[in-house]
Amino acid sequence: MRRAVCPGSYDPIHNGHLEVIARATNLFDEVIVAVSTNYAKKYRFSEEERLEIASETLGSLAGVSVLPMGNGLLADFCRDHGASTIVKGLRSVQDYQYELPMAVMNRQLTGVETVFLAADNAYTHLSSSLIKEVAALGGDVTGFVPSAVLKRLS
Ligand code: COD
Repeated sequence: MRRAVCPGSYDPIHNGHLEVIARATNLFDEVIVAVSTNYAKKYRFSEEERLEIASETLGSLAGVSVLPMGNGLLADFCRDHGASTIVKGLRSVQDYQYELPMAVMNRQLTGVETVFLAADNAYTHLSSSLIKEVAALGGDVTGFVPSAVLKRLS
């Protein structure tokens, strides 16, 4: 059984995230979408809302489950849930520079490997923060987010 974790704040989850998660299901038998909450950080959506949105959006995708990751270490979460791999999307060289030390640290902590999937061209400009900014200023984010997010942003 190959089990992977797709971690993120998902504040909110958007179509770039969803595309990476869908592709992860082609590579792994089970994919856990782990919703992280750093209790020192402010979120637009509460942990409950982020979990609800992700479950509503991904509920029908076979092999995918949505779980809270809380404030703990990702490497510990993977070990505790029997996942040997972390899957992350890469949009740019900046993402790579940010992600590489975490991938090395996570492997040194528990041996968990990180697999990077190149973001699809259609989504490389998407980030949760940009989507929140555009929506807050009255822009139309239809096409960037699933309907569960759209209805909560309007
Ligand atoms: N296309 C494809 N992938 C994308 C896109 C896009 N448009 N946008 C974002 N992604 C990828 C990101 O690269 C990231 O891999 C993932 O989707 C989630 O994105 P976000 O923005 O929701 O998540 P982050 O960056 O806020 O989440 C960071 C983690 C929660 C994964 C990280 O902080 C973490 O591991 N925290 C746990 C604490 C821990 O273990 N710390 C020590 C690390 S060594």
